Amino acid sequence: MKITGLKVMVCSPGRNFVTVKIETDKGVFGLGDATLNGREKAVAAYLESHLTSCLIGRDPFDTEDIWNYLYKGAYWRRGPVTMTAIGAVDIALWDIKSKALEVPLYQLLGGKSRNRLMAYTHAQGQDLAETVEDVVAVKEQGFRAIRVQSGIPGLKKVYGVSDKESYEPAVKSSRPVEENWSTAKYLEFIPKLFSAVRKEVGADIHLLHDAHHRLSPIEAARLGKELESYHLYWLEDATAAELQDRFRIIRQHTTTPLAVGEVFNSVYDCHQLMIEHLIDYIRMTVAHGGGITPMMKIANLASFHNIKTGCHGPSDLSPINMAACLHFGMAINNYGIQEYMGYPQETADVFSTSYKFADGYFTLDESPGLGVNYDEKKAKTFPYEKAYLPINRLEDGTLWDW
Ligand code: EZ4
Ligand code: CO
Repeated sequence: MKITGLKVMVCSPGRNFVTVKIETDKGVFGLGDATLNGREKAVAAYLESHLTSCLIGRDPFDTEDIWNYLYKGAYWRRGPVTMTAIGAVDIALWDIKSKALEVPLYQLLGGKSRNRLMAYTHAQGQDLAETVEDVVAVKEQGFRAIRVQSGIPGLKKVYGVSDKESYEPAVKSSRPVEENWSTAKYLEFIPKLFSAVRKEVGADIHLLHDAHHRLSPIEAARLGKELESYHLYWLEDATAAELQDRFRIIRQHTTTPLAVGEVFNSVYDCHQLMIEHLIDYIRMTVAHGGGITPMMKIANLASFHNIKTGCHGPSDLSPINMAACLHFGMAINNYGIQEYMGYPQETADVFSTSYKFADGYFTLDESPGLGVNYDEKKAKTFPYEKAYLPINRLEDGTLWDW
């Protein structure tokens, strides 16, 4: 089999998505997700200008060699744009291989390691009462695991909260909107929030929280300690992780489980976190992590260090990435949980999926490949719309982590 073409398609059915379609001389084609929120066109250009001509004529079954060719061959290693482009190609090649062999992708990655995959979704509110109410509503929808984010008293606009039903960070505008932050106000409020939420929902539900890189290591340690009695499933992005050894300080002080990695794109972003047992969940997602090929290796390394997966699964990655994460999660032993925000109807109309979601769990059927279809005609009716993730400032105007 030979690769005959690569198409890069950008659409915005509710939000922007970049989709790669790799075609072959046997008529089988594969799909990959190349969406990088707020930087979509950079990945599309990387694919079209630099990768397409290298792939024509290659055997799509050679996933390992092609991945290394694109990774090592660029000379300029790593980075979100490069790794998302390579990731989309790799996902599409695995889709081709499993479709050609007429098996679901998970069969090529280890087979079925479980019957269903637990997911968590988001609950949010402007204040404590509204947030508790939303957690209860989400629990009633059947979710077994819920990420809880809330407005903070004294702050106008913070991460994880919106006035809409679901939280969507990217805003269609010509430059980023601005959020506000005060670590002191946040740290004062969050333990009270989790005390109220745990009291309301009882012990039999997993609660998660995302600090979104805003705390110093010692502040994160304090938060982890103060949340211990509410038994979180995880505390996410407790501190920014450019320096992995920052997690040593948090780890030394708290038994709250730690998750990190949604902005990582290489095993070298988490190698030290793993070998020093500094985290419990690795949050890299398949598309941004360079594809199925490197993610299998990362999951294997994680498995030797009691670390489970918890793939990033926001609505700003397409259902193609979601399917890739689910097949990957189905096949590995150390699957933890999958993030799932759901998709608006326009998105679901463009991307039809064979994975099913009900009562807090995903299931996969016997459809070959990833089991996702992309309606090109419908997609064209939703052209690209410029959108940005917000930025974040302290109350005195200092630019802060987002
Ligand atoms: O900020 O997907 O855990 N989920 C998150 C998300 C990310 C966005 C970035 O595009 O932190 O809301
Ligand atoms: Co997050």
